[in-house]
Amino acid sequence: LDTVRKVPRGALIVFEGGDRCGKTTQCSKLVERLRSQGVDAVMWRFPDRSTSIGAAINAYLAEQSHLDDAVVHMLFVANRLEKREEMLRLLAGGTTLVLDRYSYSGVAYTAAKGLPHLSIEYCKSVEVLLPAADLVLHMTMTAEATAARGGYGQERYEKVEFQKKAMEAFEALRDERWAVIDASGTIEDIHQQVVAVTEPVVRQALAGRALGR
Ligand code: DGP
Ligand code: NA
Ligand code: NA
Repeated sequence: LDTVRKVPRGALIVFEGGDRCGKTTQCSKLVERLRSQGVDAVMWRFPDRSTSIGAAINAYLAEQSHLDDAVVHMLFVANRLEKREEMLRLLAGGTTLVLDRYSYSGVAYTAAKGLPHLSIEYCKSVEVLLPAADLVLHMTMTAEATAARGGYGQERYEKVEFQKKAMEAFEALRDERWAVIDASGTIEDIHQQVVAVTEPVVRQALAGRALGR
């Protein structure tokens, strides 16, 4: 007996992966595709550098400021939390959210620092304050291949050894809601892989499925 009322809502679709693996391009293409299919969809990026917390994060990433690792961790978490209510409102209203990074970057990048007080378990525990994704598209490429891309190295975490650790942390986070996408192909090939795994999840949310954790 199914006593849980199935409420139609938008899907929470998240792209994760190392720096310069093509997430932003794929997010935009996915939103365009969903809209062309009549799905109400919007793209957001985290960190959201437009808020005052986001400005502090931006200065840190640009290596214009030094912040304690736990403090910057909390800033990234707060930068997601300041969008929580709007996320829930949009999802409940039937809008599908396509996110360029989310909680999983929060866990992977901080855990990659290897600090005992900022363990993967601790980082995960903080993220329970935020809605869980319906689907995580994990874009995979080697750290060496992303390092060869234009613009690489401009920000704090864009260093091959660090990227390897973050990529390993992403792998440790995978569960049944994750889909692994080979990010080394052409933009169009990757887009086809993304569409194939995303459309069923979006349809299921719109047909009514409780928001998970
Ligand atoms: P992007 O704008 O996608 O290039 O991401 C900015 C950088 O910040 C990227 O190196 C990943 C990192 N990042 C994203 N979210 C978090 C987070 O929550 N915590 C930490 N420590 N780093 C993050
Ligand atoms: Na980056
Ligand atoms: Na990006």
